[in-house]
Amino acid sequence: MAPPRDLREWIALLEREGELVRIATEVDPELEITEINDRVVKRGGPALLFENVKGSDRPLLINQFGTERRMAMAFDAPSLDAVAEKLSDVLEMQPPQGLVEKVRGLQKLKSIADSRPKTVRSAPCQEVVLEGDAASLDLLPIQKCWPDDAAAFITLPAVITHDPRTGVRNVGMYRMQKLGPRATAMHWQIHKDGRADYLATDGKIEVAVALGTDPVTTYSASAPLPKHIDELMLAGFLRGEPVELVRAKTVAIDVPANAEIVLEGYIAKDELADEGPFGDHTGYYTPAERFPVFHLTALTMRRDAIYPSIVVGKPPQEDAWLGKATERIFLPAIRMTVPEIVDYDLPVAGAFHNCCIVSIRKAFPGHAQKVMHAIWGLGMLSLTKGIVVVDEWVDVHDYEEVVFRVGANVDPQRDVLITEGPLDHLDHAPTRQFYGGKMGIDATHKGPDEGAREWPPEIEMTPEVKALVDRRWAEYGIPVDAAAGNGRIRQSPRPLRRLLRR
Ligand SMILES: Cc1cc2nc3c(=O)[nH]c(=O)nc-3n(C[C@H](O)[C@H](O)[C@H](O)COP(=O)(O)O)c2cc1C
Ligand SMILES: [Mn+2]
Repeated sequence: MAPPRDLREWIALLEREGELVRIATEVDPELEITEINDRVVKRGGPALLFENVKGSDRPLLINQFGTERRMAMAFDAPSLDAVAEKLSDVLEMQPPQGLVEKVRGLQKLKSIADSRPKTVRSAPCQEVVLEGDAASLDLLPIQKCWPDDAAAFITLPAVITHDPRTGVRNVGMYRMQKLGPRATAMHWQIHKDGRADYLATDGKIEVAVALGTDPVTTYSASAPLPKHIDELMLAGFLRGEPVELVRAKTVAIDVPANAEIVLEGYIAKDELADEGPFGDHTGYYTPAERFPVFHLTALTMRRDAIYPSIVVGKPPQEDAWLGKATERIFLPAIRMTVPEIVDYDLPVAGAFHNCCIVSIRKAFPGHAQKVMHAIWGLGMLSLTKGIVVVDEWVDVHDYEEVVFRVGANVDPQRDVLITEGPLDHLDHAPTRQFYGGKMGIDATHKGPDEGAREWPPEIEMTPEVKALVDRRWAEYGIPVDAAAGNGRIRQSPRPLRRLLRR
């Protein structure tokens, strides 16, 4: 088994697993699909393939990533933690010792070598080639998601650019507001790599957009890799098979051969248009702002192309699981630089950039503050507004336990660090856009060397008495399932935490 090789294999897999429903009745891409999908997402329901979308011949796929199970299925993994394990295996490679280890090491190295995309000569994504006036976004069932959205938006694109100085490829997921049949806005925010490529050109930059790739490649477009790392490498590694690319028809960019649809075009350096309002993943509308204009030079697609979409809005939405995939997959890389981090959690309700809960192996005074600053210095995590640091034995995914620790262990005057730095492009709360306050809460145990009194011991029953009560539970005749460790606080550790303690 391996992850699905293209969107069709993925749809077939979802269907076999009872994870996809086809809707034959006609639906409106303006608002109606959003409302249907919203109800399904919030109930953990299936992926939806709308076969009859008003105004277009193309079917629309949505909610492909809408549950933890489907997100893991996309990687052909039993869990997102298992995907992270695959990555940590490679990152933490040690010089091999015996022959068996050497062979295993070579396999791991090969898995990296095989991650590089490879080019092919002909591709399904170019079964139909439309250029000039024949290329039109009107062919696609692009959604207008929320009532006050400025227009229809392409919401699940993999936007491909090259750095004009180095040639290095970048793939990012940046929404595209439809401005006309052959023009969209390109919403790459100021911290993003596509934007940096664009700023580095002095004339115009060629852009290609893949719609409806295999799910791992789609995920990879949303992954916050350092700028010099090609997201298609990550996709190849996670797929266990290189991404196949074919040369686009009107721009010098290689595009995923397996895509359902490819948009080719360019962005001129200083041509801007109003982008937004758009009902965003913050749960609020982001106001109109000037963004570059993408001009379509060709639209290529499969003969019976399927259009992929996603709706963001008040959390939780489908993108929660793309974010959770990133949270899990990037843990090993984070631990490479900050090894005292045991685990972390970015609550979906915190829209990922607003809150980070992190557990650490605390070894010295001020260690929690050191980790806060590390997070504020790490890639896209640097935009985190609030950080809560807890001790290694606290389950960061158990928000009740985290609130308990914050309440029990924090003296706000001593343990809350207020600082400032860069903030998410979309954050409407700070007085100025992009820059503002940040808060770190140290909810770890503290000692006299951090200005605290002697820390009291936590209450724990003895193992002997626990075992005794376990043994005798039936005798008491109390009709409650009370096997030891079933309480709300102190749930059994998650598999990854066991893995990390090795
Ligand atoms: C559904 C979805 C929509 C997104 N829309 C945007 C967007 O419009 N603009 C943007 O800058 N980032 C957006 N992002 C986040 C970026 O895809 C993410 O930061 C990614 O790392 C960008 O790639 P880059 O690091 O190569 O710039 C979106 C993410 C998801 C999952
Ligand atoms: Mn990138």
